[in-house]
Amino acid sequence: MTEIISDSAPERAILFSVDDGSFDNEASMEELRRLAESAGATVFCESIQKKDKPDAAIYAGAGKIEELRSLCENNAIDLLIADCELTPTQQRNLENALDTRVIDRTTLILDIFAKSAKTNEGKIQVELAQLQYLLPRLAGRGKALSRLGGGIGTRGPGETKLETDRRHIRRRIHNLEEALKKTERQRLLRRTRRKKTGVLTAAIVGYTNAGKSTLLNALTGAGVLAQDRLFATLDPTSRALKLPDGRSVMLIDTVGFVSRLPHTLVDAFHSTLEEAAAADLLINVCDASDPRLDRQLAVTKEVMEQLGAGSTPMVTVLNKCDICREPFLLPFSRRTVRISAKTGEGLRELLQTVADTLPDTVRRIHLRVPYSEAGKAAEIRRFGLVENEAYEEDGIHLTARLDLALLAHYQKYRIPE
Ligand SMILES: Nc1nc2c(ncn2[C@@H]2O[C@H](COP(=O)(O)OP(=O)(O)OP(=O)(O)O)[C@@H](O)[C@H]2O)c(=O)[nH]1
Ligand SMILES: [Mg+2]
Repeated sequence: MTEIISDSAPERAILFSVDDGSFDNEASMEELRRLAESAGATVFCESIQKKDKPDAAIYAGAGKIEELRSLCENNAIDLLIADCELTPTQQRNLENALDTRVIDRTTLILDIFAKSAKTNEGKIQVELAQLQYLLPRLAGRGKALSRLGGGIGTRGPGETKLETDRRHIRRRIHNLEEALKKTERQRLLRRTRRKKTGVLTAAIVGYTNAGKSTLLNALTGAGVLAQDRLFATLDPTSRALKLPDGRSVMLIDTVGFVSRLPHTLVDAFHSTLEEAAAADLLINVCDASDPRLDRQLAVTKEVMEQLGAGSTPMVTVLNKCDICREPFLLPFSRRTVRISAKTGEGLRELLQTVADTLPDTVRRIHLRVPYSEAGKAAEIRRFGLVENEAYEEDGIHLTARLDLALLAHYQKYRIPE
């Protein structure tokens, strides 16, 4: 586990990438800078080397390595961050050549995740991802140490440090997976219960730092931490929201995405992401002031498709319109809304669009609830939209708009038309 956030002075880092033309290096580098800063580092400089393909043994070319080495030496650099997933060999060789600590993009993201995890489940997911990333990387270290090769007779007091480490990590991974299974079951139970009671769900998804938590707060007063920092949210939060047509919808705020999101993370956060993917509606929030807005939207769509939610209805939200008046060249669709989660602009339209996009299952009914069951009336007020309410001799008379799935619960109070 790499802990690059320290309480003392921030670490000075150099960002480095080999551009083989396989992805937009500049955009990725800009993002790496934000990631590094979110992890608490100070970026000294960025360096990109154009090359047909990264060197298998040491990632960069010899000249570049020399240049980086003297940069590190002359500027008290603590850390070099490579914008890729380094193989164990590349990482070791780079560290030896530069005499500086070297980490890659995945390790950096994992580190930020580790910092952001607040709940037990979040912490388990991050540790699992970190160990799964580490395990195959242990193999490259000290090959000579693993000559015993495993099997009967090689375990026990005579085994090497590497073998013990590996075994220890495997056991830990197993325990974490078991713990995660338990929370997954609870999550599934909650989801099934929600489905049964007819609670509609809408998941706020999108790029990290797009303003998802700010939107949840603006709509429901949830008080979720919103920060100008990548991956501020890891643990899902849900809050009930009343739509203009009276329906209640459960809004879920969850972990954000980034381009080239490490696989280990998607795997580890599968159950969290699945919860979002199982929603009745996706609210895809993006930062409209970002010139690479279309990439943000594409990454989110791609991840949701991977999770099997490709056909879930989606509302696209262009957020932060307070800081960009003339944004995007996007084709406007009926399901695209411009808002500012900060100033509240456009939130009313957003709610209307959400209501229009969710499956139409609302019915208007008349009910009579005896005074002895006043709690039921409160429930109806919470789950539906009460249009009329009168306190009569024989009980509370309500005219309410309720979701179809909820009608069965209140059947016995129903007054026929
Ligand atoms: N100007 C402006 N800033 C906004 C708006 N919405 C959010 N922000 C800012 O954008 C930053 C990120 O907001 P968050 O709500 O934490 O974003 P998020 O999508 O939840 O991010 P992660 O949880 O890190 O993935 C914060 O500094 C917010 O204050 C907006 O409408 N306008
Ligand atoms: Mg957030």
